[in-house]
Amino acid sequence: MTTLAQFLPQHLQQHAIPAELGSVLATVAAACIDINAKVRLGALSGVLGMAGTGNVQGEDQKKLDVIANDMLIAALQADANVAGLASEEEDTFVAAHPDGGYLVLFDPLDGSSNIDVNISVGTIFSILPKPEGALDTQSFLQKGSAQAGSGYVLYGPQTQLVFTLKHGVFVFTLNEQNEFVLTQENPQVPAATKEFAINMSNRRHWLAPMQQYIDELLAGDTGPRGKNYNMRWVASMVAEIHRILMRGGVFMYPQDTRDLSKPGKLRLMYEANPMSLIMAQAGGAAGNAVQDMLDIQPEGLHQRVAVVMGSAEEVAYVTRLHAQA
Ligand code: AHM
Ligand code: MG
Repeated sequence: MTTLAQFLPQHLQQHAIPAELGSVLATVAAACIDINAKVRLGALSGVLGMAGTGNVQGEDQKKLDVIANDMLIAALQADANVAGLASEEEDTFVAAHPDGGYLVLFDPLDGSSNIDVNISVGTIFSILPKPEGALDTQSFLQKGSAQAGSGYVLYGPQTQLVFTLKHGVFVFTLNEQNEFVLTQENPQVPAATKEFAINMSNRRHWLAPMQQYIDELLAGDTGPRGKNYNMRWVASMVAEIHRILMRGGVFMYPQDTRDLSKPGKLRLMYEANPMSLIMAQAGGAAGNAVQDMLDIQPEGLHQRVAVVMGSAEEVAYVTRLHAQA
């Protein structure tokens, strides 16, 4: 049994990772243990329902969105290694410690539509190095490839922390003593899969290459792909990506013709990029159907992006269909 507190110093030393980065990761993990306690109790701790407020993207906030956001902000502001943070629930970045070496971007509770119905939700986080100079929005607008680490906590049947500091992916499970214990090292996303995840109800709004792709999968073993595919849709990206990390698959949230000014629903900086780094570290792939996710130059903290990630063969196939269109 290796706890996170035992694992981290050893992992940092082995790969010459700065202790400050380990501290930031430990801070996020500790905050997520507190968020977990709230999620677990639900109605018993009075945290379900709407907060009566909206966020910068015009989405109504649930009470737990706000609670989880406040908990992460308080924890990160207490860590001297954090120079600033950005959250799905905050319009602008929040400054922390001028001498801190890292920036943390997060979606405090992803999968909001599942909170009140007792279905898995999660916290997603991205850690970037803080560039030299005064902190401004520009400091955060770094490509996904620049991340120092990333991860998520899945509040599911088990509470699990999955992270990478760019030396493999590690899975920890919360035990009865409220400690994260290492339960899996370096899961690998198989290159081939027979499982996909997409919100099919939007089919008529997708661009032609995405419609063609899903039609080909649905055609089964007599279609162009020559195999039968299964489908899953939890509507919690964290649960979806975790399933893919455990057994392969492809997850998509494509662009939609209803509003072509929006490249997609999901956010680049604190949803797509951190998950893409996990995928890349586990042998999977991630992109926006045109280019590698980690190569996209961000233009805004809350920028949206089309998402295709998971088993490498499928991500490459979808990208090829879009290139041919
Ligand atoms: P949120 O950040 O408002 O919770 O939205 C993100 C979530 C993802 O977890 C999930 O993949 C997607 O939205 C589900 O969308 P839909 O409700 O369209 O199926
Ligand atoms: Mg979200």
